[in-house]
Amino acid sequence: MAAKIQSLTDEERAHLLPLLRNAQWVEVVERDAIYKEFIFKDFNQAFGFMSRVALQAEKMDHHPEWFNVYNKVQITLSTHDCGGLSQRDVTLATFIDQASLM
Ligand code: H2B
Repeated sequence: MAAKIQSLTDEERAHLLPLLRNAQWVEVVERDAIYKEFIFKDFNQAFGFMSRVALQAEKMDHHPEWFNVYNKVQITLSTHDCGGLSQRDVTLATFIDQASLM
């Protein structure tokens, strides 16, 4: 059986959370998760972004919680397997930021 995904340690959080905050990710209140809102020119741009993220999420077997209306995409990242933030959320957040600039 695959090893359980580990929650970020306090040390990792102290290092990574400021970097995520700099990239406009915010910590969700009363939940160990991060959240960011993306606004695009139109639905086509938003859906192109979502398609890039979806392909990567499937590759990573790590999927965002997200909500889309027209040009707006709201994303929450957390890891079910550890009930909170893991390195996978950080990796996916980094990919998502790159994908939003394409
Ligand atoms: N996505 C997220 N965000 N967290 C998980 O723990 C997770 C996932 N686990 N996608 C994967 C799928 C798991 O449910 C499957 C069975 O591998």
